[in-house]
Amino acid sequence: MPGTYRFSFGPWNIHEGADPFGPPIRPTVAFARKLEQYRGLGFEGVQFHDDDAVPDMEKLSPAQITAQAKEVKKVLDDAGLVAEFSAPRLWEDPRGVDGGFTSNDPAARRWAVERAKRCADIAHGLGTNFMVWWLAREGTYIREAKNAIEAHRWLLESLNEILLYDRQITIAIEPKPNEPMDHAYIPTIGHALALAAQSADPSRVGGLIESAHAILAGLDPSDEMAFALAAGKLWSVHLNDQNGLKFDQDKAFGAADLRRAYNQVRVLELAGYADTERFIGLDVKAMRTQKPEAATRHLANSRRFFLALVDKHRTLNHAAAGQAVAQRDYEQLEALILEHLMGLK
Ligand code: GLO
Ligand code: MG
Repeated sequence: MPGTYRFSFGPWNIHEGADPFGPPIRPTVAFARKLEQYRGLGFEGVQFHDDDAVPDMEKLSPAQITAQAKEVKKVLDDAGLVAEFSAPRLWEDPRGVDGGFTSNDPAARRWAVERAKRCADIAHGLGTNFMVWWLAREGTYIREAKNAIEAHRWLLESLNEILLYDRQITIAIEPKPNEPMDHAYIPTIGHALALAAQSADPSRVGGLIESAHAILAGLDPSDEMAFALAAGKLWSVHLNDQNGLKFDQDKAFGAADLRRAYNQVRVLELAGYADTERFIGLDVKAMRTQKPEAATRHLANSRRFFLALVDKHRTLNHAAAGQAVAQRDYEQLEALILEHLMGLK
């Protein structure tokens, strides 16, 4: 029996529609109201930024932060939800203006590490030992702004300090090549896993692959996933889609390239990902044009498209596909795949 998938998203995926050129266009949905919608949309996992869970964390003591995270856990329990991870949101605080872990300012670097420690505490309070590091501003607007050799060492030192601070925590690095920075450090899963391998405890550092981020790096998301899967390091995904090399679009899964989406599903199926406890995260944005009452469609749709592609993979004529591979008849294989995806056979 093939396994079933568990789905998650973050509260930021239900949003007001602001973009760099226009203000919010939909009313803010309260966090509690967002949580109420998860189950109905087919999701059980909630992804948190540290301050999604504890909004005033910068003003609170470590004990108060943990206590508040535990309160959120009760709300999750009542709603039949679980926290997937907590992620340190270093990119909105003024101290993180030029990055946290790789800032040239030692005070900013110290703040970033302390904030990541609190984020680990929040993860435990929420009932998970999993953290995600999207290294938003760890990079440069202009190359000469930082010594990149030093910056990579600082990144590793920060990672090590967290691993030593908290012996339970596991960390998945979410690579992205650019935006908001011109060039981000750790742009691909290869970089992320190289950092993991150098860390104080490689067994507790892995990766989260976002489809759009891989595409922005000019890479195929399914091969990025395969690289991590081969090493036992794909600890979550942010499925979405991206129409070429432009701003990070976070389109609904499969919206730009259905076959590329199929191949991401295929590699997860080949790995038996559904049999693990790991989540299928959807990091998707509603189009700015969506009316408030229709501003969660992108989530339900992405999940549905994912499951439809799982079904496509499971109902493919695998014997015929295997035969085409054995005969190295890739024209035949390609026709088989396309006809199946188009519902012609
Ligand atoms: C932005 C990232 C961002 C992260 C999230 C969790 O491009 O995809 O949404 O996934 O902050 O760390
Ligand atoms: Mg993401």
